[in-house]
Amino acid sequence: MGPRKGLLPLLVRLVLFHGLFICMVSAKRHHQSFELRETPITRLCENKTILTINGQFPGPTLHARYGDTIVLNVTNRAKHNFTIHWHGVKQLRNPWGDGPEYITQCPIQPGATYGYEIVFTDEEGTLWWHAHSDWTRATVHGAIVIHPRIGKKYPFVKPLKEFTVILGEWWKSDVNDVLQEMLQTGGGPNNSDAFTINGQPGALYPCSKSDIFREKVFPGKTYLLRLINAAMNDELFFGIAQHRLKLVGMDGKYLKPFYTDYVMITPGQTMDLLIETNQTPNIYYMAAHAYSSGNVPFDNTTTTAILEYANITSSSSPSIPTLPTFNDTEAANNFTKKLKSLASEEHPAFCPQTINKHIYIAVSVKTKPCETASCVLANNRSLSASLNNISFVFPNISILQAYSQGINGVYDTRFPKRPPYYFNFTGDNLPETLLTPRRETQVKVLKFNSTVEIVYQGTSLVEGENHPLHLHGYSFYVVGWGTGNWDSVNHPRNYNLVDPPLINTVGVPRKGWVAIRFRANNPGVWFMHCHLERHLSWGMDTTLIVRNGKGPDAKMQPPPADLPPC
Ligand SMILES: *[C@@H]1O[C@H](CO)[C@@H](O)[C@H](O)[C@H]1NC(C)=O
Ligand SMILES: *[C@@H]1O[C@H](CO)[C@@H](O)[C@H](O)[C@H]1NC(C)=O
Ligand SMILES: *[C@@H]1O[C@H](CO)[C@@H](O)[C@H](O)[C@H]1NC(C)=O
Ligand SMILES: *[C@@H]1O[C@H](CO)[C@@H](O)[C@H](O)[C@H]1NC(C)=O
Ligand SMILES: *[C@@H]1O[C@H](CO)[C@@H](O)[C@H](O)[C@H]1NC(C)=O
Ligand SMILES: *[C@@H]1O[C@H](CO)[C@@H](O)[C@H](O)[C@H]1NC(C)=O
Ligand SMILES: *[C@@H]1O[C@H](CO)[C@@H](O)[C@H](O)[C@H]1NC(C)=O
Ligand SMILES: *[C@@H]1O[C@H](CO)[C@@H](O)[C@H](O)[C@H]1NC(C)=O
Ligand SMILES: *[C@@H]1O[C@H](CO)[C@@H](O)[C@H](O)[C@H]1NC(C)=O
Ligand SMILES: *[C@@H]1O[C@H](CO)[C@@H](O)[C@H](O)[C@H]1NC(C)=O
Ligand SMILES: *[C@@H]1O[C@H](CO)[C@@H](O)[C@H](O)[C@H]1NC(C)=O
Ligand SMILES: *[C@@H]1O[C@H](CO)[C@@H](O)[C@H](O)[C@H]1NC(C)=O
Ligand SMILES: [Cu+2]
Repeated sequence: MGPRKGLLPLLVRLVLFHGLFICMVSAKRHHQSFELRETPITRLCENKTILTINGQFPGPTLHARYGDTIVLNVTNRAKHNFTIHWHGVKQLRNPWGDGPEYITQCPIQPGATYGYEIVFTDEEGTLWWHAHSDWTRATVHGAIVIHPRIGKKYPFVKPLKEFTVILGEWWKSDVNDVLQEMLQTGGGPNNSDAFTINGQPGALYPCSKSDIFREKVFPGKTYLLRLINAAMNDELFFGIAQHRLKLVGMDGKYLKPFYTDYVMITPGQTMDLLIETNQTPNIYYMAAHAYSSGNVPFDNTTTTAILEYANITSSSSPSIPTLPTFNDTEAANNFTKKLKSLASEEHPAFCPQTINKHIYIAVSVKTKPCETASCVLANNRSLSASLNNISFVFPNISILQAYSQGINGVYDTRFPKRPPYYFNFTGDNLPETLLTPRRETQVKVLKFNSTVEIVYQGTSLVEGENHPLHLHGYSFYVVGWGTGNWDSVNHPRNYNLVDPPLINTVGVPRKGWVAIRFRANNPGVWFMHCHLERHLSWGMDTTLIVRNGKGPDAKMQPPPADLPPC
């Protein structure tokens, strides 16, 4: 029988993490089900059909407490292959439940069901789930809220109420047509037609005013806003008119709180923000628009929602928050600079101080010779992307299946631990000879419990852009970052090894670098990729295989019986 049948793990789970034994006596198992459906919907004056879970857009919120497990039957009642990923949930020893298509499983095909086991360990705060197959995540996503254990409190003032703001991206066309067209023409994807807040574009778009998302609040209170960037291709600035935001958590971990007028949130990230309703009772807009770091086309529209104080007798027309302009990289960096772990007694930081495995990865948008008859770039080329010059190719069966069954020929373990060729990564006018990547299924193998540092080096090939790099199976400490080329001698001297933020998606700054650290104590097969969907589709991806260690607590669980076959 598979791992999900044991009774003992329900009651007392011994979790080996950060070298500590944590005994969780009250962890619960919740049972739920999701159905993928084709659902009619009207936005921006037009009708279309989208993929949803249970007919809801955004999808249902999952609730749990620290250390719980959710067993979730997912049935495909649509015509499209799909899978679901529980973004930011470590899934300790359970890569079978992680979800990325052809990495940890084959898709759930039309008519089929798969029971995901979502195993929470040290996550607390806000995470989210989304489809991980083609571009289906555009409409197939929702929030995950993880409350403290019973008897435990938030490390901040108890809010009167909590609400979720999911930032999304909307095309009038079917998103998979946008993807197919992008791959056919070899150029960039069409810009989206709107951004959305909780599925609604808001007051600044046609046919959208009356359905705008509204949150009603009482004056003089504190609210917890759980913010999720579920957009496909854009980092976003977000703010609320005349209200400061107090950032207290990110990616399911607590931060040292600080006040800010705006946040810059990349696709994949989540933020917990306290809002004090200390302004004149009125109606205020929340708003989000793109932070476009490179010189590439983007959707320059603004999505809004309403924060509405109770019992307003007369209201002026609501004001829009003043957000940094679309290309304000300094404002984006100023914000990111302030992120630090809470690092308190109850929520300590365990950043690795010494490193066994150093990995240096050049992150590039590239071009390659066209493979279809209709490429739009000069010289019959198409856009591509790579990590260390490897443009990732998805295999036909999952890497996890191939790894666990010892099937050869599915992937290769020679992902380079440093760029194969050193050049001025962030230089101008780079030669075209650097553009063409290798197209292969390359993975990186890591020893169990090794301490790993990865430096992501942005390059200015094609266009220097901010890349939100996401790692499955782990949260990592962001110990340093800067602009220009990483200097292996001088930059590490200024790393923050005391209270670096612990997150799962990090923006590699435009024409800059970022260094992350983690202990490889979660055995399995873990996808690592840019969370801009167009870059993921172009190959800005790889996979880490973390080997089993000694003893049963250091080994992957066996596969569940209902794992979807290829
Ligand atoms: C991992 O390494 C740390 C530090 O060396 C050690 O304390 C811990 O026991 C190791 N964990 C396992 C499961 O080997
Ligand atoms: C999930 O599926 C299993 C096996 O098909 C079934 O036994 C169980 O009742 C289902 N649970 C829910 C909540 O639907
Ligand atoms: C959208 O569908 C509704 C009913 O389903 C219909 O009344 C309406 O005319 C349609 N709108 C457009 C723009 O096609
Ligand atoms: C993309 O935009 C072009 C130009 O506006 C349009 O002709 C085309 O139909 C769009 N493609 C999709 C899939 O929406
Ligand atoms: C958005 O871009 C369009 C052209 O693509 C331009 O006409 C418009 O002024 C821009 N809007 C904003 C708010 O920058
Ligand atoms: C709003 O009005 C209702 C009914 O008139 C009243 O019960 C409530 O206390 C008022 N709330 C505030 C915040 O003033
Ligand atoms: C941002 O764009 C504006 C024009 O839209 C330009 O004038 C300005 O120089 C740009 N700023 C940066 C930092 O690139
Ligand atoms: C960034 O921070 C610096 C130092 O605090 C400040 O001088 C500058 O005005 C800020 N820039 C922006 C765009 O917010
Ligand atoms: C571009 O390359 C493709 C694939 O080699 C070929 O089919 C196509 O004819 C080429 N197009 C042009 C304009 O050369
Ligand atoms: C790399 O390119 C940048 C931008 O052109 C330049 O400022 C820098 O001096 C170059 N570095 C080296 C080592 O050539
Ligand atoms: C990338 O790989 C291709 C194909 O092997 C090779 O021709 C090219 O020189 C490599 N580029 C870099 C920058 O390493
Ligand atoms: C759906 O998944 C199966 C199993 O991997 C695959 O054989 C099939 O081609 C996929 N269908 C589509 C339309 O991609
Ligand atoms: Cu990217």
